[in-house]
Amino acid sequence: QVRRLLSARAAAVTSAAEALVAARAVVATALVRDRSVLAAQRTRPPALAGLWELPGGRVEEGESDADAVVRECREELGTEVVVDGRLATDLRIDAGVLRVHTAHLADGGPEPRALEHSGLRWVTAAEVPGVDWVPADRAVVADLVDLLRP
Ligand code: DCM
Repeated sequence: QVRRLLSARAAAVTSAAEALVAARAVVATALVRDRSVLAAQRTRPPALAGLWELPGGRVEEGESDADAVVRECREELGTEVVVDGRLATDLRIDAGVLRVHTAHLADGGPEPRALEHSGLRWVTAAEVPGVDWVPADRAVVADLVDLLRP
């Protein structure tokens, strides 16, 4: 009886911990211009270095997803973006779920630069499936192709 109670308690603690981790949302940005999306090449960790991702990062306390997208694009790309939608498919990562928002460059804003990545490239619908994406981002290849197709 005691053992059963203890194991039920352990399960409750585990799922509370999982809920906390899942609550730390991560966002990524499908930044679109002229029917192309911006892919950014990761430098870390070693397992992901050299692979391409949609730029993004963790949502901080008190931020909306859109705030986090705008802040991450400033930090990583030195650019101003306007969030205008989101993709239907969420990405599964170790930290939980990553939501992909769509955005465009603010009028007259600075050109994106690779401030934290080793490279940037604008990718067309035809090129999206052939990009060496990080594993999580491969889940949105079909969504990106739809987004970029005329
Ligand atoms: N991540 C991902 N795809 C993205 C952005 C991030 O798989 N487009 C993952 C990589 C890390 C975690 O999210 O495991 C946090 O990202 P970062 O290390 O860039 O803060």
